[in-house]
Amino acid sequence: PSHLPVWRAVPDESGKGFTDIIYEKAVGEGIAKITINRPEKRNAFRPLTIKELMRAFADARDDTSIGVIIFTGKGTEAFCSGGDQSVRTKSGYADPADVGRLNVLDLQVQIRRLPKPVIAMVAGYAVGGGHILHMVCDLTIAADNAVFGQTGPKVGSFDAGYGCSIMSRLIGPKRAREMWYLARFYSAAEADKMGLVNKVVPLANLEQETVQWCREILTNSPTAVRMCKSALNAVDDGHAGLQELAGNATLLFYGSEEGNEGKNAYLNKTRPNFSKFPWLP
Ligand code: S0N
Repeated sequence: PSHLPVWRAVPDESGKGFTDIIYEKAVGEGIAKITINRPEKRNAFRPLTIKELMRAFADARDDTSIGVIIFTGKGTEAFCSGGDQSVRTKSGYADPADVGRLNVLDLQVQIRRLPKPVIAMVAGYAVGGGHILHMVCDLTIAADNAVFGQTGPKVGSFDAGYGCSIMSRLIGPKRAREMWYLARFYSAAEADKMGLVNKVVPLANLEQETVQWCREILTNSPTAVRMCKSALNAVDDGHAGLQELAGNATLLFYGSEEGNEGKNAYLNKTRPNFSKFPWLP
């Protein structure tokens, strides 16, 4: 179908309520949409924003009716402009009366390990820590007004983690050096050419196109997509990547007759009979 989904706001189950984000699910479809809602700050994130985003992503992960998550920013001016510089302290970003820390790193890891595709839907600026957030998403659909870049070297920050390693994998080490050393901004067309995004569409079609990609993914096998996400990450993620891929193998084994033979025998206080299972070539 070509119609846009009907979005239903999802209440925050912790009871705290969301102030910095909007969390929605498509009625009758397996799509969640998580929106940073600070357009007056070009959707810069503060620690509260990150905490709310992490609660929403956790909910979308746990909801077995959700297969794909759209991550976006409110309005057409920005996807996200990175860390809110006005709450930056000597030890990182801090809410009032809180200790500063580098909160966004936990969110990056959460998106990377979440066993469902996360699609960045980018209109306007995706810069600084906001650029890294789009890079850690599985796919990026960009509007033709999108602008990409790192600002860290201009404002005294850097992301020497995923911000460098994933970028280098995405666009190659020469281009990654260019992006970080010069801290220039790139148009959607340039980003497309570099392999930073999957598709560029007119701003007016952005949500329609993104939803179309979600719907296409949702027609496919959830387990196959899950395995591909963890496998595509595993080679770069070392022990953590292998652990996740292995967890998926265990998950599949738990559903098998052979896996259950051992558990059932234990619970029944009998000997397991594994002889009925072949030693496959
Ligand atoms: C996005 C830009 C280019 C938009 O320019 P434009 O359209 O001219 O709008 P402005 O007038 O500049 O902005 C409108 C209002 O929004 C405020 N604002 C925008 N961005 C931010 C921001 N990041 N923080 C705080 N406020 C912001 C403006 O101040 C303005 O407000 P008013 O109207 O009141 O003046 C342009 O805005 C821009 O360049 N923004 C700054 C981009 C930037 O430098 N971001 C920070 C980069 N660093 C990080 O993101 C840190 C990354 C990070 O978090 C991290 C990474 C690795 C390891 C750990 C961490 C960690 O720190 O946790």
